[in-house]
Amino acid sequence: LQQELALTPDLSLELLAESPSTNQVAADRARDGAPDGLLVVADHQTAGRGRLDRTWETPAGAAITFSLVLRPTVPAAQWPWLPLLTGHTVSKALAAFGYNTRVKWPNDVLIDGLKVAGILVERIETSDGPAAVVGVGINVSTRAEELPVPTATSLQVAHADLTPTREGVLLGVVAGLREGFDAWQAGGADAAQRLASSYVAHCATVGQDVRVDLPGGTAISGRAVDVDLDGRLVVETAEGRQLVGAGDVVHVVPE
Ligand code: BT5
Repeated sequence: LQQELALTPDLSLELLAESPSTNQVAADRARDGAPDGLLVVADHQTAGRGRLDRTWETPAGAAITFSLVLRPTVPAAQWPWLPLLTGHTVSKALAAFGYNTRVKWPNDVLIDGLKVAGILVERIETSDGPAAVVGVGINVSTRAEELPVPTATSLQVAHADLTPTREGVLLGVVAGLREGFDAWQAGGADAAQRLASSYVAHCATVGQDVRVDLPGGTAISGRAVDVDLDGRLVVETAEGRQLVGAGDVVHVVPE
């Protein structure tokens, strides 16, 4: 893995047999001065974290769990795009292996409406300035009975006749992310516009009737019509247009 990753410039690898949470390890390394491009991979993650104190559960040997340390050079106003860019890029990297993936806003990767990958991007302060820890979990060969929730799937469950190796998928996804982040950072003012249109075209949420559970405990319902240049979901509700910066989307399936 180390050798093959060397083909992707600007990455260094820390491979762990077991870790509670690669996001935690990567954040500690970043606080200790780790540079942009440190990739922390765990063969088995025992206490994976989701957003808002939720858990991310993966059986030993069946999943990809890693975190990448980034030190973005883009203006702070563009940071909210990082989770969306990550979801979009992971989705496209999996699509390159033949899977029919789409992104549920902001960053869940779905196959046939079920979640195959989850992303947790955390911004941390370090003595070298702010850093982002980009955590990615992908269900690879998890069997149906091992999936933690009914809304989950794995590459294996979704498409048993495609059989990429865990290492192959990891390398493809990581190379895609490095390329995607670099292009985004180099893209200047046009990058947000290009990313937004590419994201919207690949997003399962835009065009759907949705309910969005907002962080405060309230919810709004309506039709998701767009994602704006700040990465917010635009929802047409009975009360008018609302911009959502954070929340959990439920796609409303027509009866
Ligand atoms: C996420 O949170 O989807 C972010 C998951 C990030 C995991 C990676 S693995 C490497 C790195 N290190 C970490 O500690 N974390 C990152 P959220 O959107 O809050 O979704 C969490 C919810 O997804 C849970 O409450 C479950 O309902 C569901 N879930 C848990 N495990 C799952 C799995 N393996 N596959 C699909 N859904 C799962």
